[in-house]
Amino acid sequence: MCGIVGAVSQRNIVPILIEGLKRLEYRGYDSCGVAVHQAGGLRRARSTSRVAELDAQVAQEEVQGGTGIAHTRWATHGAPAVHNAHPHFSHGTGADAFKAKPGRIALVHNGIIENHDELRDELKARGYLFTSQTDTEVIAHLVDSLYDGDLFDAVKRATLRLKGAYAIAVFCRDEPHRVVGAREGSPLVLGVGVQSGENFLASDAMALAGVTDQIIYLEEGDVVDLQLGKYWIEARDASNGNAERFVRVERPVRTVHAHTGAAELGPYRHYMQKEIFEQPRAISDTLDGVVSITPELFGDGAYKVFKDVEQVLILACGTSYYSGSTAKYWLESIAGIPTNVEIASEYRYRDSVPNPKTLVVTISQSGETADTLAALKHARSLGMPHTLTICNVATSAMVRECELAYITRAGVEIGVASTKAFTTQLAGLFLLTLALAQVRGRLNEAQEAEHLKAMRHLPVALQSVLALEPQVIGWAEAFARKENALFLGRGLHYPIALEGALKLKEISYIHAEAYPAGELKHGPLALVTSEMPVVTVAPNDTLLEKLKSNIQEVRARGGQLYVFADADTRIESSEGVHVIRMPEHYGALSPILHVVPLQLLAYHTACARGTDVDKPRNLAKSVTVE
Ligand code: HGA
Repeated sequence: MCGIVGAVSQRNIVPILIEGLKRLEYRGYDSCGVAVHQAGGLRRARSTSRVAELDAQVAQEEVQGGTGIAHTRWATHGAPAVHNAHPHFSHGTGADAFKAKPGRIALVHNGIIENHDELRDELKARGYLFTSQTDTEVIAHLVDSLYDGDLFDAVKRATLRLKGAYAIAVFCRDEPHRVVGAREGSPLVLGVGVQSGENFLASDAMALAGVTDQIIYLEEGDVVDLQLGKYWIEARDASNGNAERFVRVERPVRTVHAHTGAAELGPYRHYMQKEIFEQPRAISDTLDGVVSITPELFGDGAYKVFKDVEQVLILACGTSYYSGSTAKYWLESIAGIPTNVEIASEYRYRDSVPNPKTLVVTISQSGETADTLAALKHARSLGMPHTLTICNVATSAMVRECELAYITRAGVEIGVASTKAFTTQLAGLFLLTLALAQVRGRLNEAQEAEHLKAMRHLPVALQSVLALEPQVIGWAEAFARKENALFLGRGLHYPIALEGALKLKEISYIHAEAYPAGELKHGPLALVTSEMPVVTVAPNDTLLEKLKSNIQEVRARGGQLYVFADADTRIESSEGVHVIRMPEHYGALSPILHVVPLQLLAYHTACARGTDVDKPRNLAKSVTVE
């Protein structure tokens, strides 16, 4: 999703801004731009192509300067078009109360300003000229309207008028060596430069890899003033009831070793394929150091929390919601703890009945997912203090906000369609299940040893599933010609069917839906014809015989079945029934294996259709807007 980079330096900073954008490209975007202070004024270049095109454009147009901001945009307000791309400049008609010449303020923004209509009307009435449909342009004009020679002061006053979520980086024509940032609801970090007093802003420390590893994570409501050789942070002072007063705050500088190696594709065609094949390593890294099951795997004080809670509430979005949905089966059957799973964007706005003895579990790859963060805060505001996150980024807002955490070690995930983040989340959630089971007296030593043995064997088992790739490629050819697909699963594997359908939708644009197989006859069977491929996840579990009946129901209507069957299921290939045999049956951990061929099926179908696999249309990584 949106990426922000900003800098104050004595050298030409454009190459570093562009490099920063390239590091954030994987999040997905539809346009990009850069602006600098140059020859006493503002210069910018914007593009609806890739950052590489922007790079060529700035070189050709000789856009260069020591103070600048840059942005990758994922449109929320206004179409993806050059005139809507950031940076936005303030400009007026020159009439009315507008005192400045056009082009005084340059600004980039991540988030959504909810009161943009009201502010736009007000600023239009004052003579400001709007050249985009974005909510962002409103902030540029607002800062301009409040500017009286001190950009930091103008931005602070502007933030008091904004409703919604934002991370912004701003500079002003009249103050050549200054960039001001602010955040509320969207991430922003300050990078303390290591040479010649330069300082940086970015939406993610990864954007600054190779430039500085000295990072300050700005907190909600912070406004930061960046100058050469110094920076200054202020936050609203709510202590004496005067929310309009700002006070200086100190934030710790952390040394962050942002990953840079992940950008190498190696022998793979796409990051998604690379990440699918990294899963054995990702799972083994995630389980590294787990020698026994103990609540302390989730942080100090976890035992007391686990002892205290009587139910679990999982909050997540997208693929993470499906890992949570899988964990519900584990938590209820193994740990015997009542569990609810809620889509974060729904939960945050609905009236629910809170129980203070709930363990609130959030799941997020990036740890910056706006809806999940908001749902977490909502749950806490309802009086549920016990929070735990399963997250892939140790320095993220989610980890900082939660009482307890399990950090998955998937490594940087570049492909927009999540794969290794999903399976490592499942590994973390299984550990959580075992730890809760232990505290609740439902896990004896022999069971613990057996589960741990199975978990340690996962990387090897995953390797043998990945070896099925050539067979899956054979199926992908047929799928590439379809426009619809159904996915079926039962029990623990129903969320895996949902995840398989989501993967296919996301990257191949084939309409896919998943159902619990028993639901088929209650509606979706009407869709089944010889043109409808029906993908079935068929592990050898207690529901196998029921599933076999569901398979017959599809066959009787001429549907084409594509079955991923465990070795000992006795489901054989026949007319209209295509079977790929999973190498081994894996009990409770089977979802971690069964999802892999579904990832491969989506991937190879998308390749056969020629889509942009790593950057599917309209989608973004790290969904930092609501
Ligand atoms: N609302 C702004 C920024 C969108 C954003 O943060 N995307 O990730 C716009 O539409 O330009």
